[in-house]
Amino acid sequence: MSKIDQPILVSFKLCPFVQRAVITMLHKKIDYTIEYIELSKKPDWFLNISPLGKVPLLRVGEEVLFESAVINEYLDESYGESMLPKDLLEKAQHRAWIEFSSSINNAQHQLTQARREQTFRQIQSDLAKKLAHLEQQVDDKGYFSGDSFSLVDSAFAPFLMRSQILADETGEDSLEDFRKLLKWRENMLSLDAVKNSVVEDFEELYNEAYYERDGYLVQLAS
Ligand SMILES: N[C@@H](CCC(=O)N[C@@H](CS)C(=O)NCC(=O)O)C(=O)O
Repeated sequence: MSKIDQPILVSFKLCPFVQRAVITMLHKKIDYTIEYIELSKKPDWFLNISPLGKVPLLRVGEEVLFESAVINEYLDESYGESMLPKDLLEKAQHRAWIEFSSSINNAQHQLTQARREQTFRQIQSDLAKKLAHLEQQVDDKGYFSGDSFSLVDSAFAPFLMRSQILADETGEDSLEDFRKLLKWRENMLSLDAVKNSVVEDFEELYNEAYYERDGYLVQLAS
């Protein structure tokens, strides 16, 4: 078997899409290096190798991968036991929910950026509709499906982590009506692969970022 080069993950500290790849690597105990950049000052070397100018990138030897879902599937297929189901239909469904998780991440980000209450409430209501679909899909054992950690868990854990921080800060919990999602969050946040997937001062940095934006969320928090 050919030896795989140790991957280098090009990252931004607050990015939920980067965090998915970190979670997968920690879960699979993959040795990796992480290299942080500032998105407000993207270095030329990064722009030269990132087709969309976005993180994450995974550098493997001379090669570069982009798109977090693709990166996670590459990591999954290259290391250890697969985190996707064997059954083809079930596997396709997991991929669909991973795609869905991106829209949830984006909605959560928009919540932190909304300036006016009306916009904020509209985004919140759209997010709640999406979460209602997710609630129907997720199992009630603390994982997305069954009792093992899958790529869907990796994909949603960053959203679940941020939802807890926002709930603590504002007193409004986007998951409060969803019993299974609450259980899922509690379990995800107890796992080492999730807990260790962010920098030590992540919560502070995350709160700082939306305070700087000074949107409606800040009014809720104060
Ligand atoms: N679909 C991409 C989304 C990645 C993404 O949106 N990354 C953000 C940071 S969280 C980014 O790099 N934004 C920089 C920009 O758009 O200029 C993925 O899943 O990897």
